[in-house]
Amino acid sequence: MSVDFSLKGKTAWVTGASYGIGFAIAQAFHEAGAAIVFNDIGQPQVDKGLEAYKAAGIPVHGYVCDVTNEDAVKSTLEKIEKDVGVVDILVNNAGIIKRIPMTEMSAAEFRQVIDVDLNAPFIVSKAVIPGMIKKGGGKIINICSMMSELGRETVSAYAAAKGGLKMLTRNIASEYGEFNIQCNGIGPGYIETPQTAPLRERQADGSRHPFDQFIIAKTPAARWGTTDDLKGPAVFLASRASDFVNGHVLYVDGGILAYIGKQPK
Ligand code: NAP
Ligand code: GCO
Repeated sequence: MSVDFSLKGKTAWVTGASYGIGFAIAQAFHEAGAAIVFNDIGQPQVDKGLEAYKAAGIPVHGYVCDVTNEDAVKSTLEKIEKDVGVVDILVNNAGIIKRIPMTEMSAAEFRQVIDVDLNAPFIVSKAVIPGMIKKGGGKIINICSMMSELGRETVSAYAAAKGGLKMLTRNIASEYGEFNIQCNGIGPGYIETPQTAPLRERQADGSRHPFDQFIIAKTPAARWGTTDDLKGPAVFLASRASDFVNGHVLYVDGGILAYIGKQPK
């Protein structure tokens, strides 16, 4: 193939990747030839992740690291560079959400979401960029959201963070593009992971959750996304195939952002 989607010889760090979207992206990167590194917030989560990667036949290095802690990120990066090598590809995947009406949300709760979903991608990107510059380039992929573009009830902190993450993506692209660093975002639609499980719970009468029905009606593809839907876009943005794509958020949403929604019957 004339287009280069290979990640052979590259070291990829996917944050918060014990399971969910991060795990799927790491799996796709492994299949494309990259060496995989992941972290999670506690040893139990890292151990769970190590078991999952082993079961999937994926060699990995796993580290305990709270991505909101700059000192922890710096020391983890030193370990990664010693154990594996300079980070060529960073995926800022770790994230949390708190679904609380804004007037009922404490400032501390708001700050916690901003800390993980926006401050941490700044911290980890700032840590890896110097090594990427020395190596002649790199790829940073920020996991954004529909909430990088849209709001909805109860997710004020998350939307503020993911909107900011879209602009951090554009700014890293602007500031470091000359060093052959491409920084792009992936904006997943509604994906079946533990984070969205509460929105898909079956009701007592066995019917679908109202939000589940809402999303089906708002999605042209008429389904929730799966983590597999994100693998190809992630490999594309991590590979040479996207060397002239910079500051872009690639929405992988089944068409939600393009669609006004299905008229209720
Ligand atoms: P998830 O199932 O909640 O997984 C998030 C991961 O991040 C978990 O492994 C979590 O560890 C880890 N994490 C949280 N805080 C951390 C911290 N301070 N330091 C290190 N790791 C931390 O989420 P997901 O659905 O896979 O989503 C992954 C990313 O995609 C998130 O950024 C999310 O906002 C974004 N996203 C998700 C969807 C969706 O529909 N699922 C759509 C758009 C965007 P613990 O398990 O220990 O908390
Ligand atoms: C929510 C969902 C969404 C998804 C995702 C959509 O409560 O609205 O959790 O925010 O996680 O971010 O792209």
